[in-house]
Amino acid sequence: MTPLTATEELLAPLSAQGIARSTVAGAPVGAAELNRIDAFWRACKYLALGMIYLQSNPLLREPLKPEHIKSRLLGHWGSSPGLAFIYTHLSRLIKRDDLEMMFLAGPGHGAPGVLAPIYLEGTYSEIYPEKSEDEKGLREFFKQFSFPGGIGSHCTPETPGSIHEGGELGYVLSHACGGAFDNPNLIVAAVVGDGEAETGPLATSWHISKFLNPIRDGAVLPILHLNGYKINNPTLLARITHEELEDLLRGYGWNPYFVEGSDHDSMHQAMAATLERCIAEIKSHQEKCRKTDMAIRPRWPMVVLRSPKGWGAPREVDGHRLEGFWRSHQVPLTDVKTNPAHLRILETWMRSLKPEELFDERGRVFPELAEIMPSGRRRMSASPHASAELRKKLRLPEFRDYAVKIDRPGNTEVENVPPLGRFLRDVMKWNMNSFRVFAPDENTSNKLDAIYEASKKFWIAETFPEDRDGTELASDGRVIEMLSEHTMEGMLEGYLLTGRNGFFSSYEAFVHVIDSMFNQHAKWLSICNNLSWRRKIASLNLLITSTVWRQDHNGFTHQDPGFLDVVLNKSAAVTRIYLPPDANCLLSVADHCLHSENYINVIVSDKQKHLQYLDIDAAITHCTKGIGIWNWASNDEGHEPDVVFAAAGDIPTQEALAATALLRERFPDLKIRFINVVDLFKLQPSAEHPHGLTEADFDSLFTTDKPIIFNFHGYPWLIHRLAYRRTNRNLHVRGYKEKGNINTPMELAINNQTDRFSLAIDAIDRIPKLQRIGAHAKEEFRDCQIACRSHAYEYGIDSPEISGWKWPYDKN
Ligand SMILES: Cc1ncc(C[n+]2csc(CCOP(=O)(O)OP(=O)(O)O)c2C)c(N)n1
Ligand SMILES: [Mg+2]
Repeated sequence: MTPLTATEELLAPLSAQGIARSTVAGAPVGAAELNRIDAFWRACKYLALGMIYLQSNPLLREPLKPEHIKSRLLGHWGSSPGLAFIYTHLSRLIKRDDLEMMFLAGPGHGAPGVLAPIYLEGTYSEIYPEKSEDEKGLREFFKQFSFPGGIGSHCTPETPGSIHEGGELGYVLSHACGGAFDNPNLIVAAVVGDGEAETGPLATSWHISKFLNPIRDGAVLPILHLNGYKINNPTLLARITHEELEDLLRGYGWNPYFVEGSDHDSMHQAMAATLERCIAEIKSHQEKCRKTDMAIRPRWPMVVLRSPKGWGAPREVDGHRLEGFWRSHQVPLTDVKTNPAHLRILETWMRSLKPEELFDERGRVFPELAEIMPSGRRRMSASPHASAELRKKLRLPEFRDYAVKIDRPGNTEVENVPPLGRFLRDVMKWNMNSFRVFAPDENTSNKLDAIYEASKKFWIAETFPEDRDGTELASDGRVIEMLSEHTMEGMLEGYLLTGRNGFFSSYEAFVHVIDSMFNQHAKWLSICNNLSWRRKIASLNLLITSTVWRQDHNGFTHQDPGFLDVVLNKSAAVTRIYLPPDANCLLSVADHCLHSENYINVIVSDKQKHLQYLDIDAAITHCTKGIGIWNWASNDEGHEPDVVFAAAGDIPTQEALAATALLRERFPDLKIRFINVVDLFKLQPSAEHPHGLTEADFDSLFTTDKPIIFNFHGYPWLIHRLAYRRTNRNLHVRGYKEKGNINTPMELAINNQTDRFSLAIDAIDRIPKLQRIGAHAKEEFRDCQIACRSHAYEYGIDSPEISGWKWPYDKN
């Protein structure tokens, strides 16, 4: 089929071409200002092309030659002109109204369009003085882009003002919302790619409109960048009718204003008028609520910018459509170094932007152009929120005050999570404007509900009378719950990246939903460790609860401890995994995590009733070491042990202790050492992880040759991954092996061989002196397993001897 002619296209209802069509009428920009805005935008486009193509001759002072072109062409032009257009117009309003704004580019691959204005407003050179505002600096600035030893091609952490890399699409609105929380004067502009808008995380995050409190929070201004295309495809939102799109966005609670077209002057006027209207509406909603002190849900404004993909590229090259088509997504002309005709097209294109009118003799942008931008901290690239300079550190209550009393180890049963809930409640009380708790509908289920005594769940949608019965909703609540792990994680990340503090809890099986977000945040933090101008931020604290071993009622789908395997892939500099065995250890670990900076702390703890082992002082000592021999559970002191039992995780610890007790009863001369691991990375060599044990410490704890029976919370191979380099190769690990269903806890453990009987049998098989004499004990343990199963099938629960088991010894 032949493509539309230019005239047909101008008449098509979904066209991004032609004179601006906009919801808001008006031409608020005077002629002189309009010229300067357009020139500034031209300068941005020129710089974006320079970043993609040039390694020298940055101002085209001589005719463009192949040697001026980078050998490898990387980067994305398609999104860049639109992003720079938006950035320029937001800056105009910031300057005019003295606004406090941040800029997040969802399609972060359009970084050239963001880096360009950042360089032009001077921030880039302030942070990176070698990228100075002159010809030499400009050459460096171009060359480093997407170049070995330089910066990435997205809005990476090196980008001043960025808290959102936009490499992985989908998180821009949730990040923006987190940034706006508790920042009443801040407006976070968030550009949403129309392809990005097709992702699950982005689609669900339109609901942030129901989580922003007009009194206490700032605003998010979404700008849907409807440039019509992704990498190789049209976007859905650009190919549905105007009414459908408007209905969709209105249905999500927004008030969309359309700006559509390609003609420069009219588009500038339309964008300026539209943004003025949006800011006025934001202010008016906020003022109304702030005056009356009544938080009602406004229909927040947003912009739909329909403009051509690759706006300003040659319309067609070699018979292929470029501007306004997906072919302009990345590098529009890929062979300019070897194809003289294409080199000429590029040169003509770059010269059409008139660099001589934009940059002075030295290579600095003319001051009258730079003047349209705000100055100092008002520049979005110099936002103190984005660099976390406004970091608010937590004031923490004394966690010991929430401790559980314990008389003898392994004899009291307590729910592990509620004491932490009470601690978090008071953390919230003490840090009312800088601490938030997030969960996908699970704080009560996860037994953290004490926090509602400090603050309820923020709810600004409709309420029913019956909600008063325990739903804990309030229009000034600070706890955030929505059934979207993506949105919760994104909001928390945005909140942390702008200098505040938070806590996130999730069911273990479904925390996988945010595997990828975890990956991205870990990568962000890793890079930040090398950027001295960014302040350290609070760690992302993630409680994984409702764990595999107590998902017997929900069954197989709810059993997946594999998030830890994902965590292990990421840099040792930013990841920590803790498996506190009881409530006091959980408190101690949580306190440590809340104090820490620039990490992702993953804490695994089941929420149900479990045996308690350590009083608070012992818990603190144990968690400080991260791994240790439990003397009260061992009988090998002064001897070489026959076997080392080790456990990580609450239920695995209980079963390993029970196995120890079984063996000691049957074989009183057996010397057993019992080790508990809280800090999983202790197992890794110290050269690989800062928490890793030295070889000497590992060998003295685990011996160099005695059998180690390791009962692990997660998939067993993870322990082998951590410990494969250690001297003692006699390591036998049990963990979850995907053998689950609707089971009793004991039956589930038996199916996966993490139960006391399987562990005891494992030990007999590996301790040389028991291999010959252990047959009777093994038979007995197997009989016990059969009896446990029969009991479960008959009564639906475990027998009281199993579920009520206690550590039988007073001391070792
Ligand atoms: C989650 C995710 N999936 C796929 C990609 C690969 N990708 C990079 S850019 C892009 C197209 C983006 O289109 P759009 O959001 O419309 O951005 P723009 O048109 O502004 O370039 C895709 C699919 C990605 N970065 N993230
Ligand atoms: Mg697009």
